[in-house]
Order: sequence, then C-alpha cells, then structure tokens
Amino acid sequence: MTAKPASNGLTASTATEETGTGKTGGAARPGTNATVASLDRVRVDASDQPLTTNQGVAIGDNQNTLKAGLRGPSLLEDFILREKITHFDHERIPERIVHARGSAAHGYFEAYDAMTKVTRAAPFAKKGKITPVFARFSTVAGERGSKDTARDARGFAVKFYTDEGNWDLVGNNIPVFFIQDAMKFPDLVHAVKPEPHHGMPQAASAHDTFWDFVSLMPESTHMLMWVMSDRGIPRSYRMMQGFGVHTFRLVNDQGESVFCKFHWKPLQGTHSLVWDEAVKISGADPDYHRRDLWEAIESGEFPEWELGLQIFTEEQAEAFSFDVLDSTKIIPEELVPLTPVGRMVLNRNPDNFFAETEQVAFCTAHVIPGIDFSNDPLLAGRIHSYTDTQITRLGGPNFHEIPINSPIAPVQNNQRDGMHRQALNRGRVAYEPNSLAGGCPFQAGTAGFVSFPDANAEDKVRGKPEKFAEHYAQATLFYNSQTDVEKAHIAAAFRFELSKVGVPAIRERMVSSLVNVSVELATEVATGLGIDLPAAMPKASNDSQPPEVTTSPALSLMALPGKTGIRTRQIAVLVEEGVHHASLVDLDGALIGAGAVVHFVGPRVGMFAGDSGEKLAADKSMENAPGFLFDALVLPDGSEAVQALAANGHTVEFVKDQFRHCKTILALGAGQQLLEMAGIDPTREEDEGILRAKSANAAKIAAAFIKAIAAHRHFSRDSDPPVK
Ligand code: HDD
Repeated sequence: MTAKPASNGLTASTATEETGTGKTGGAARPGTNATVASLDRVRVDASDQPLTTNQGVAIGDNQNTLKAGLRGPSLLEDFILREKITHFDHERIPERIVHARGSAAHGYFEAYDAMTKVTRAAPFAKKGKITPVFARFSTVAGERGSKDTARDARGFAVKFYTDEGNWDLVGNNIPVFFIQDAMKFPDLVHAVKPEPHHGMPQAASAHDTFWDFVSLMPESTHMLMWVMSDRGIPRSYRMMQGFGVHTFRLVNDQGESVFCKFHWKPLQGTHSLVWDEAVKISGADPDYHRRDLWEAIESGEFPEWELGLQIFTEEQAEAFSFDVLDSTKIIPEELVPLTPVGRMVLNRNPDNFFAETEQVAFCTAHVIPGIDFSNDPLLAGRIHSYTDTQITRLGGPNFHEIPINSPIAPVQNNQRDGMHRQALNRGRVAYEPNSLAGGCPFQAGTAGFVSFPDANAEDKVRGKPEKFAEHYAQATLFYNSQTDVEKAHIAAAFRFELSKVGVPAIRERMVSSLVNVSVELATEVATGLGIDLPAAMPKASNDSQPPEVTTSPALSLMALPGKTGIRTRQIAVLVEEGVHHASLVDLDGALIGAGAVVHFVGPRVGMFAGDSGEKLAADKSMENAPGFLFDALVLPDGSEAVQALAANGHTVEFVKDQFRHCKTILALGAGQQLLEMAGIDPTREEDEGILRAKSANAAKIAAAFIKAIAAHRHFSRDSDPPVK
C-alpha cells in the first residue's frame, strides 16, 4: 500500500515543517536537522488518498478474495490478493546477530569549538557547526523481541551524516570489551546466546556456556566487572555513558596524528535500576527503555550528551602500564583527562521503526577524513564484520542506498548494479581511469581520505604484545573505585549469575579468577554460593608494570549525578474515591513545574471523586502499571480513600517495591497509615527518601520531595535480602 511520496509535495505531512537546508554547518534549530529533511523524499502519508496496489492501481474491495461464485473457489488471477499476501510473506528480515533489540532517534551534534589543530574531521571544523546524527541504543545478547532491562552491555551507535561522508561511532555504554582479538568474537557470542540445544535462556548471561567461556578467558574479567555493576541495568538509555572503546587516530590537515578515545556523557546523569526492579519491569513493560526514549522525545525533553576526547600521543601510549591497542583496558582520566568537544541532542523520533531503526546499518569502517584506525586487533575484525553482516541482513551490497543509511554528502563512483539498486547511473562509463567521461569521477587526492602512513616493519605473526597478558589490574581498579553500595551490587550480581550455572567447577573457576581482582569480592561471592574460597587462578603474567592509578572516581556511577533534576521522572500518585483533592492539585502543579510526569494510579483507570466532589482521572491502574515502574510515589490523604487503598492487595506491593528499590515516598495525612501497613517503620527519621506531611502542607513539602526524587535512590535502606 503506497500513497504518493512526500517529494511530490502533494500529501507530505512534513511539508509544513521547518526542514533545514539539507546542508550541514547551519545554526542549531531544535526539532530539525538536515537528515530529517533529506528523508522527506521517501516519507509517505496516505491521508485523503485511496488504497492502491504497489503498481498504483486503486483497489475497489480490500475485504474479499476474487471467487468463481460467492461459495466458489478463489481465482489465481486475483493479483490484488496475491500481491498483498506475497508482500506480507516477506515482511521480516534477519535480525542482527548481536544488538538485535534496539531503539533509535534523530538529532544533531554541535561542536563547541574548532578542533582543527588535531583533526580535519568535518564535525569539528568550526565552533557551532551542526552535523545531523541518528543514534541507536541496544541490548547485545537478546533477540529482537526480548526485554529491555536484561543485565547486559548496551550498544551506543551514532551515525554522523557529515558533509564529508558518513562517520559511524559504534560504541557501547561500557568502555572496555570482553576480548582482545576479533578472532574470539564468534566464540564469545556463541557462549552468551541461548544454549543451542534448547534455545535458553533468552537475553541473559546467567547460564553455563557464558560463564564457562569467560572463566577460561581471564581477559574478559575487566568487562565482567562493568556488566555485573549497575551499569548492566541502566534506568534509561538517556542515562548512560557511551564509549568508542578502541583507540582511534585523529589526523589534521598537515597529516599529523594523535591517538584518541571517545566518551559520551549524559546530561541526564548516569542512573541505574536495581536488580529486583529490572527483573520485575521485564515482565510488566519489556519495552521500558524504548518507551522511555520515545516518550521523552515526544514530550520535548530532548536527551543530550557531551562528547569528550581523551587525546594522547604515541609516546605517552608507549609509557603506559597497559597497551592502548588492548580493548580490555581503559585510559584512566587521571592519566589523560577528557577534552569536551561538543554535544549531541536527540530531538526527533523515527517515523517508521522498520525503515529507520531496523534498517540502519552502522559500521566501524565508516570513517571520514580526519579520523583513522589504530592497530587494535579487535577493531580490525570489526572493520570487516559490519559491512559483511549487512549484506545478508539487508539483502545485498546496496544497503547504503536505503534512505536512513544514505549520506547527505553526494555519492559518485563506478560501483554498479546488485540487488535492489536504486541509483540510475547515467552514461556508458563505469570505470576509472577513463577518457570518455572526462576522467570523472576523479580521485580527490589529499582532499579525500588518506590513510595515516603508520610505519610497520615486523614479521607476520599470530600472537599478542606483552602488555596484553596483564588481565586483572584494571578490574581491581574498577572495583576499588566503586562506592560500598556499588560493590555490594557487583557481588550480588556475580552471586546471582553464578548461582544459575549448573556445573560447580565453572562457578569455582570464576570465583578463583575473582580472587585476583579482590579477595573481598571473591569471598563475598563464594559465601553467597556456599563454597569455600578457592585458590587464586594462576595469572598469565606476574611481572607486569604496576598500574599508574589505583582508584579513579570517574569509574563510579555516582560521579555523574546529572543536571536535569527530576525532569521526565515518573511519579505515581495513588487515588481512590474520596481522596484529598486540594493537596494533590498543589503537589501535582509543583511536580509538573519541575518537569516530572505525574500519573494518577487507581484500582482501575477512569474517574474518581475527590473529598470535595471534584473529579480526578486515573490514567493508570495498579494492575496495568505496578509500583516498580515509577521513580517515586505519593500516598494521598483522605480517610475514605486510604481505607479503600488499604483494602486493596496491590497497595502493599506498590509501597513495598518503592521501599525495597530505595525510591522516594511521600505520605500525606492519613496516607501515612499505608506506610505502616507495608511494614515501614514510622520513625525512620534518618531516611531522606521517606517524607511525611499533613495534606495542608503538600505545597510546602513539594521542594523537599523534588530534592529527594532528584537523588534518584536512597541507598541507606538498601537491603539484601529485603526487609520483611
Ligand atoms: Fe559489534 C553490532 C558495538 C565488537 C560485530 N556492535 C554492533 C552494534 C553495536 C556494536 C553498538 C549495534 C549497531 C546497531 O545499532 O545497529 N561491537 C560493538 C563494540 C564492540 C564490538 C563496542 C567492541 C569494542 N562487534 C564486535 C566485534 C565484531 C562485531 C569484535 C566482529 C568481529 N557487531 C558486529 C556485527 C553487528 C554488530 C555482527 C551485528 C549487527 C550489525 O553489526 O550491524 O557485525
């Protein structure tokens, strides 16, 4: 079914939008960017249009097959039926082998300053330069329909549509990787995916094959620490960092090069779920992160990240205790601080999930003049893998012509034909050199991409540099840089995951590896598994250079609290017949004023009468939106309402989950009884996340409530196992 494409100017819903000039380099205009405009040519809107076949023939009847008589056989000539069913039969394409589950948005990157001293890359050419982007966030192991809140790394892939071609920064929310060499990637992925004999478990690393593999691969220990930390269960895609992981090269106009690592820092802060919450959310709302990103952008709360570079020289790199070509290592910010270079704002949701989010094809080989590769052997494998996988996934070598993938920079070359080719290349010349087309398209020489002439004169060899053999120092650095709460969560995550492993020898081997990270952590995990602390696993290297730093505060999630307060935070206000109306109106106004999203949650959806007769609409019910989906809770006043809430079994669960997950609760007037009903000690004065007030004081307490929600969690009440 097609309507006229927007480019005809007849039916485009977007025709009235400000769509930009199609060129980069203009001023930032929220809500618009050049890629979004360039996609207008393929946007379709069927408003006021008849239904047609794919050949544009109007369809008279879309309800009935063509038959020989009303009760007779269907006819082969029914091209309308056959076209419709045939298209439907082929609607699905293979999902990504990893990162199948994801969500994406359009936006722009704005450079703070010209970075021409170190790179000639187009996005950094001048202060205030705008480059359109499309960013996709993902889980790694789960299939396309799997839950968002699995414990996993998250993909953080950004396509920059620069005026010198597309640049893809295909990173994760974790700055290191499990393996040092691409040769091991298929093994890693086979180990973490559902076990091949029975296809379980889905979107989970808590099973034998994963832990078997990683416990035999000590180089994965550093990343295991990150994934087992709360970074493995982010609160939102908007609240996680992003990292390019590898060392890249920046190259300037003079052909000089420095090394660089890319870091994205969210303005929203880094925040995570707690494990019990993540498990429950996966049942109640498997689309939790997709919904969060979509709703924030729809409501005009555009998420934003700052891009920072760690820039360093080859000489600096040589002196480090670790190898910068080893993707299992970070460069501590104490050694090379971040230089902020710009910001990314995501300000428009895709129009069509399949056409954009599903068909977008990222590739680490997509670099532009000014950005080049290092010799990281993991990166080398990636440079091959991404283009290769798209050929199967997107059905041939012309996936760059799919609108979401096509650059805004013009494409001219002698590549021709293949499945789904769309370009209508004119003329008879498809080779170079040629004289028949005046030598065009011609080589750009130094104006084009020139690989950095990295001197290499060594024997061909399969092996690793010496520093790659050190596997534990940075895992220890990470652990020692965490707060006590984070350390406890890491131990609990290892305990949980390893408790799901059926083969005791695998559990023990993993714990023996953890002894090399921290005896404290290993002891905690061993105790949790009911085993004795094993001896430390023998190390591959015992004479490594001592690490330069032993703690790095930037590695704690608490280091980035964010600057957006409670904007977009979801607040549940329980309601029932007879609820104290005036206090909720006061509070609601204050919360909405601070940018929060307030939901009235009743025993059912629909209207409820307040104590003074005014009506109040519950947009959610305790059945369709359980407590753990919210960032904070208000227990209302009104004795009739409180009695009714107390009689509802959902209420206790609602309050208990909020309490267990260390979230903020405000109880007004009689609503305080509901706290006690859930077993929460009324004298918990030390807990800043439990607030009580008379309903007459609702407006006064709003500021304290907002401050407590902005703290995200009140870990002083973190308990494992949970209090009764
Ligand atoms: Fe990968 C997808 C990130 C190592 C091979 N990878 C993929 C995506 C992200 C990453 C974010 C999803 C892109 C999207 O949203 O479409 N991958 C990483 C990072 C790595 C990494 C940060 C280590 C630093 N990947 C890696 C290796 C290989 C691959 C070593 C293979 C040698 N990755 C792929 C892939 C995928 C992919 C098979 C699946 C779908 C796709 O590429 O488009 O080619």
